[in-house]
Amino acid sequence: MRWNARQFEWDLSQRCLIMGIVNVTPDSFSDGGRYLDTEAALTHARRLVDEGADILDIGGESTRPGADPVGVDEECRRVLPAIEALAQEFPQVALSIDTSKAAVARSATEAGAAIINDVTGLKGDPDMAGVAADCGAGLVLMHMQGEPGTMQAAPVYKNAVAEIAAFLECQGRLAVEAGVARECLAFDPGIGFGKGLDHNLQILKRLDAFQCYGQPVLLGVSRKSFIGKLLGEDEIEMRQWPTIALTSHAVEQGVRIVRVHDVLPNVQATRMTQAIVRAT
Ligand code: HH2
Repeated sequence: MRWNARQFEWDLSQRCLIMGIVNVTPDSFSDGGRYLDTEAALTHARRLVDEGADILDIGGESTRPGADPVGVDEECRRVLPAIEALAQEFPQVALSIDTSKAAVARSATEAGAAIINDVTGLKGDPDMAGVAADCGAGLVLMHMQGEPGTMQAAPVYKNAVAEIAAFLECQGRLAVEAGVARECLAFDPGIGFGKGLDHNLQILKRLDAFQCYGQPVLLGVSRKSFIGKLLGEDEIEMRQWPTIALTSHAVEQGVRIVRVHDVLPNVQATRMTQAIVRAT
């Protein structure tokens, strides 16, 4: 299995990729405000690269329920200086822009981003697939039911796994019709985005269902609130340990890209898991 993103070409049959999170926001659920300043974001990003991140996912708008929407100019003001600096400093690390706005994605790719991470799976902006197609960017299509502001109010599915898989296939087809190469697409079932605890657990149990179209699957479980709900753990940073269990499980189930806040423990855990998977 391969994944391409501009100058990057990965053979994912042998290894998974670690995507480290750099939120340049005042209000992200786990690290909001910590890396809003470009220098702080760069210091954090350098640490994640040091710890073994293959990709840095840079976000300028929080998607947590109830977060304030951000305009294009403000989102660009937050993310572009970090992307420009990181592209210069770490040409070997792929930069990903976490946005649902095509204008932000275009500016970010011009500044050096190789991947567009769209949490709306092309529902947010009709121009998004065209931006990815124009520059050959990797494109992550994530499933979300509803909108960030209200998505956790009362998510309803008849069959969450089947509905999410069908959505991803459909949006993948739209992306290909808009000119995105199949090898550039990755799918993400969107843990915590319009899903209750049971839906998240069903998704985690059936990660194979999202691999049936041949695209690599990306998973973002890091420190998320369903962990807190299940374990009664309110302290967000204490959720890194169960996160490691979940990323190991995900890689064992064939997930190829994991999006995490704590890079080092997840690099180590997923390497161990891959060694076991590959053992003969
Ligand atoms: N989760 C978050 C943001 N972006 N992208 C993908 N593809 N998959 C995810 O699961 C995902 C994502 C939420 O996490 P975080 O960035 O830490 O929080 P916030 O949205 O509050 O900035």
